[in-house]
Amino acid sequence: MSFPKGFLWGGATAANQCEGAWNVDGRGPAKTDVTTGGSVKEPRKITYVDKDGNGHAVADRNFELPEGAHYAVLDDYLYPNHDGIDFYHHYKEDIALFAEMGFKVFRMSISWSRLYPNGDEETPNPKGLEFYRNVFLELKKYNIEPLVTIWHFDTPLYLEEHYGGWNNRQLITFYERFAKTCFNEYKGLVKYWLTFNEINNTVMMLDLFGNKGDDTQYQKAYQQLHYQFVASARAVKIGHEIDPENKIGCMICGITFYPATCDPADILLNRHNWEKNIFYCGDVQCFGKYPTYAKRLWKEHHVELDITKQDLQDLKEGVVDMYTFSYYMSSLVTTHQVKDQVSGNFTAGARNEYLKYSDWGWAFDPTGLQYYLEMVYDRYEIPMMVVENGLGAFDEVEEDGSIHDPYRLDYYREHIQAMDKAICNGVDLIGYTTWGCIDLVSAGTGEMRKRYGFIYVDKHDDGTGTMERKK
Ligand code: P53
Repeated sequence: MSFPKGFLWGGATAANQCEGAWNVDGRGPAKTDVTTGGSVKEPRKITYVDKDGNGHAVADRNFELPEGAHYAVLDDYLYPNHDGIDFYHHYKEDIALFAEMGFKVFRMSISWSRLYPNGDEETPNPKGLEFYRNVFLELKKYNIEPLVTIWHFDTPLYLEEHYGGWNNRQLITFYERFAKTCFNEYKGLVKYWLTFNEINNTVMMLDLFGNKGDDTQYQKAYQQLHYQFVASARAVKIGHEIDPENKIGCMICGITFYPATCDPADILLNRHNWEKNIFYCGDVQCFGKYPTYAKRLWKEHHVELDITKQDLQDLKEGVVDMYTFSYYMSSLVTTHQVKDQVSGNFTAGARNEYLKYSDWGWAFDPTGLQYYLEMVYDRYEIPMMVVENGLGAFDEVEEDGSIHDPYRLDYYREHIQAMDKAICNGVDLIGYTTWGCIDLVSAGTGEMRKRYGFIYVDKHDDGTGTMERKK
């Protein structure tokens, strides 16, 4: 094996999916707290109360509140993120288990609304600051390096409701304040940071959820993304000023796209798809400027952006130190009619006859990981980390209380072999954190039964469970 000495092996989580304690110690709600549980067939719903006081639940990722309405928790629904796996009260036990597995790194995120309950306050919530400090101190006991995501899909709900979320330029300032607090507060405890989780999802999910053709959605998505790029760049700059030791990365949802046929039109479409959904974000965050093809992408959906001179300067000055990404699957791209569509919890395109698929329709493709690593490293030549990779599956507890997941062992073995090959071919890969080193609430479906963990957690979709941890 070619993995360098000091390679950062470990696991990854996100605050809103594992902490629970959603309204404890002054934390404010996030969108996930008004999002119900779902399944591979049934999308999660967002709940709200309209101006006449009637409750509603809508399954629309791009949903926007009608006039006079407000997001609300309704009696008839379950909200799995409220409890998560109660990492908030179990972190000592969980970190001890991570240490037992030999973790060198633990990826986690800081819940924005735990530090700033509404998001627009001037000063942070001391209880929130204290919680993360305790977690970092606990990790330090075992020499586990924290890798901290600043934003993992959890903008404070108040900012969504009162400012329109990332449609509003002011979010840059609020995010900047939040990020600055994190860098200042945890200086010396945290060295590895990620500014935005899967930043490319903002645009890519419109494609993957088949919203094609709706230009107003793309207009909004590209504009939100621009504000996020600027926020990210400013955070990188501040992070470096506060501690030059900080290593700050971008984080891209890494799907390896292939053309479905050898029709040149498919080959070209595939290239354009890489630009639109993968390279666009990496290029801005690693090169500090918009790529030449950006104009083509904007034109495709008649997008006109609010970009200032200062924004462009910020992008230039906030180039990331490393490229990190999640990797779960590859996907096919074609101009032809798709006969065999993969069915899963989002449209993953045409079925690839050479690959196997998970119960959620995600392609098992370790070679795609090698392809991605080599392709992207060649473009940026900066250190890379795979910060999410794993297999969501139905894990069963046997009568004797043991849990066996040979399918997951195969999954990891083959993905680790793929990374090994990429390193041999020159990729500067510095770390690997498996997704869901411990079971946690699925982001896509809100399920607990879509399990990822080395550690099983006794928590179920009907809300029951003791939260007991099992190896
Ligand atoms: P779940 C879509 C496609 C690939 C990764 O996903 C994605 C998504 C968004 O659902 O998200 C990342 O829990 C994300 C994590 C998430 C993980 O993949 O739907 O960064 O928060 O839990 C796995 O199985």
